[in-house]
Amino acid sequence: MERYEAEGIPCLWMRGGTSKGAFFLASDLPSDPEARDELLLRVMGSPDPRQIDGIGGADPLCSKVAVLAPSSRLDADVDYLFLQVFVDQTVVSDAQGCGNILAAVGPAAIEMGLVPAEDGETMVRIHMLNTGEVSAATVQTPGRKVRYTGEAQIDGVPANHAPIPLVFAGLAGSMCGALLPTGRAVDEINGIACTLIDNGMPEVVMAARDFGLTGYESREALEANEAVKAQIEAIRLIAGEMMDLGDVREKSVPKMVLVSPPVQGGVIHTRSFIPHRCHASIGVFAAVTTATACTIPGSPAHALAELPRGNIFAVEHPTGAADVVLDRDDCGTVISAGTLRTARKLFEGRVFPAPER
Ligand code: NQM
Repeated sequence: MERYEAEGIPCLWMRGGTSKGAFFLASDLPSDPEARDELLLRVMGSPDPRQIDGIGGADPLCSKVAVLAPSSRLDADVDYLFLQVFVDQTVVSDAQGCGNILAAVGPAAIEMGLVPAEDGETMVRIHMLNTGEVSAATVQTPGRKVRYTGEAQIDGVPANHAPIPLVFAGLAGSMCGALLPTGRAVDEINGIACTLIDNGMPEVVMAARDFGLTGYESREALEANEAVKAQIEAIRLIAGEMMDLGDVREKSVPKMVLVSPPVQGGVIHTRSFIPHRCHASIGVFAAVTTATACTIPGSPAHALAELPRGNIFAVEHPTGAADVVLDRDDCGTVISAGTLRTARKLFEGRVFPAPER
């Protein structure tokens, strides 16, 4: 381990969608998961609410890691393992994927020499190790170099950048085995109507008004509301068992999503707890899963949603909306999903982990 402290570890620091993370080659990290996670805690500066001795941003959205490797399957180009490094706990979790960091995997895989770039654009098929599916990302690569500049805009990120469309299939039951792990569209937990659902992200969808909220409160106001946070956490611990996720005290799933009627012309309005901090926008798979809940009669989301005529579901969040494309079969079942993100290389170099405590 002293070698890492003395020589540093090759690292790309990337923004993916509305998150930021450190990207590593698997071959540059210890192969033993326990040693790897211990090292990543020191890279990020965790546990510490300020992550002052590491590169983490003192926010779960900026304390993320992607570990990339040559693909282990023929229908993909790169393997991507997502790791959430908890800010103030000694926890590194692979118990969720991350669609925002996923947006930066295509560019990073090309930058790191794992995937050759085409002249024009390059489609990168990404094997998401956390959940097992393959997603496709299209990266702008004029002259066989990643281009980050462009005209695409996503809410929650200032300025425009090159578009990175993402396409997913087979997300239902990504971690819970079934879209509706309890087999029901709605379950009552502690007196609150909840949809326990997983279409890429295990999630509990509930009406904000059932907590005495409007659903339009600021992130700061919700994070300061200890009574509501305790009520939500009590539901989460019960829901985790019901969703076959086991004891979720030290897991970042299920996400807890409060829904209310749309106010910006979208389909639904959201505040998501991930699971203890309130998201500044919404996760990609969380948006896909929430949009899917809107299509399920009986769900609190369905009751509040303004369903679109076409297949674009604008999921409103604290800083705008995330557009999700849902393709459904004749029975209304969601069969594939897509979204548009942007990403940017922020820093390239070697990162030096803090000493062992
Ligand atoms: O749901 C945050 C994010 C995420 C996850 C979180 C994500 C997703 O916005 O796909 O992107 O839910 O912890 O980065």
